[in-house]
Amino acid sequence: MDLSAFSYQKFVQFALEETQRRTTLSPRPIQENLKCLRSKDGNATLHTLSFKAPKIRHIRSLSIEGGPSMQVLDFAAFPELKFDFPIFCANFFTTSTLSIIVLDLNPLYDATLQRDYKEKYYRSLMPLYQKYAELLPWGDKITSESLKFFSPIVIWSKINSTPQNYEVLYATFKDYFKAWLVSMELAMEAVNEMQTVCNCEAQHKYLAWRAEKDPGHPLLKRLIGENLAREMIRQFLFEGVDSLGTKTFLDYFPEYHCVDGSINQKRSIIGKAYKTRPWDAGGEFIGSKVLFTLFQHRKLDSKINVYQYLDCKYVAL
Ligand code: BLA
Repeated sequence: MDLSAFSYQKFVQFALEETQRRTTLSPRPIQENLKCLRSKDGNATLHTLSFKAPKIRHIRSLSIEGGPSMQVLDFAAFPELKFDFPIFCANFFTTSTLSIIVLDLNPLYDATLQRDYKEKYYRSLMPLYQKYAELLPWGDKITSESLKFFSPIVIWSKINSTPQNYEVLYATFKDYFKAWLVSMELAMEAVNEMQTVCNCEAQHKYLAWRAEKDPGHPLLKRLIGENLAREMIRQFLFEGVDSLGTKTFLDYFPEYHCVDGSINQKRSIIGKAYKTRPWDAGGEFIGSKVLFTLFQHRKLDSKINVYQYLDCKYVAL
């Protein structure tokens, strides 16, 4: 499909108008050099938008228009720290043949381990996922670390780039975004400071993960260069990573520790898994529990960087 006439702009426009209908958006300043950019090869333009609203700490969009061959949307909305409702996440990477889709209300707390969180925010939304399950099928194996940040209603899909699929995706995006707005409207403020502190750490951990390991980073670096990409990632896309907490990526994800103290550049330590959807229709996790115990590890030997994972085997990094 020639993507020249294809754009994710109307997705963004819908989300902002729908939010504005229900609350009051106000612009958040964007660093001058990140407002509107042209790729180094001159073939793509990058647009950023940034807002906040009561209950919404940050709602932001990066869209990349790459002419006939590439269109990208990275749209996310983060709650105010006094609230624990999910993070809205839409990541679409489209070439003339294929679209890689992640659309979710990313849980602030692990929706498999914290059943009350799952019940609170996802039980009522399972039918929403069912509605699109056939049209946007599970996109084959996925890095299992990502799964921890996904909810039982996640849409992870790889679809052909066709006008029909574009319309399906637009309808799905609208439904998911409206569902997120309802979660936002219903969410109650934290009753004590401790909850707010936990929400803050949960967002910070999420930001730390994505600022370091998002699959889009290599392409972003190719498009606008290492330094600008770094600013885009840390000051804009995952803004908060340097201010919401002092823990580092390695504090949260020590399994990425290299012997020389640096971060393992691999995108995934565990590798790809989950060829099929690991939740049942009721949102119950039916994948291997290994993923969820894997992170409870202890370091056995700092020199050769060997970890013992509970319920699992030795893994040499
Ligand atoms: C691919 N993007 C992907 C994939 C996922 C995501 C799951 C498939 C690769 C994989 O298995 O990991 C998205 N992963 C996420 C999200 C979370 C996560 C949202 O863990 C949240 C927790 N994508 C962008 C931007 C670009 C982009 C801005 O958001 C480009 C500038 C590109 N995404 C992009 C590309 C691929 C991709 C090029 C394919 C690269 C690959 O498979 O390695």
